[in-house]
Amino acid sequence: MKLYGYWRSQATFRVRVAMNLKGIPPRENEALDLAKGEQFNEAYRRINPLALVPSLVIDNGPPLTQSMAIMEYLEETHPNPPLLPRDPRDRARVRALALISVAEIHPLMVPRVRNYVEKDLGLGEDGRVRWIRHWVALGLRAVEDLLDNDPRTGRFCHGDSVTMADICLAGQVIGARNSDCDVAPYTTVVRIADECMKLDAFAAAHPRRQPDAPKG
Ligand SMILES: N[C@@H](CCC(=O)N[C@@H](CS)C(=O)NCC(=O)O)C(=O)O
Repeated sequence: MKLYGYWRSQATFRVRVAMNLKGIPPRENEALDLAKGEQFNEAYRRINPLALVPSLVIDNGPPLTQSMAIMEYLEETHPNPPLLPRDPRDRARVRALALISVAEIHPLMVPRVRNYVEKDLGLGEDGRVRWIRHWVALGLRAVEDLLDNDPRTGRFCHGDSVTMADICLAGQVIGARNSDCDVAPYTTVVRIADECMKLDAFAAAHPRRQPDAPKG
């Protein structure tokens, strides 16, 4: 398996954690430096036409893209430990919680959007920071409310075992902190994200522990 990613990438973090949790043997990592625009290389665009990481290539087969789709693939091919609950309603809850990060917050803060807001729209650094803080606050507030108002919330987002919702939330909290967003108001979100990071599968996937992360 070859995983195309970037140390700081929240979406790549999700796939790293899912693979670690499922004990999938060590893979080849291909780092693309997003800060240098390596995602736009012609060769990588053939793998991922949106020029986004991650992409997962298995046995030289067609690339898998989109972290949520990759996690679902891993869930289907390596069912243990499960990252989704059994009950369909519970599965819908976990997917919905995961998708708040995957589809509602994170896409608004990736480099291409940050750069567009700051440079193309001319809103500058201040505008970019306000943009990110706004969408992070809106999304995390919703996750916090959903967690606090549901008895199914436990040690983790859904009960006491890790699901895709936790993977996405932990990555989102790392991303928010990296972007200097204040996460303190979301106490349940922070409690669960911190709980996740105590687990080896999460800790080993932390951006700072990736070989392509800057030293120091
Ligand atoms: N929905 C995609 C998002 C992928 C994505 O946006 N990745 C970011 C890094 S976390 C990226 O490659 N950005 C490159 C850019 O913005 O130019 C997924 O979950 O895989």
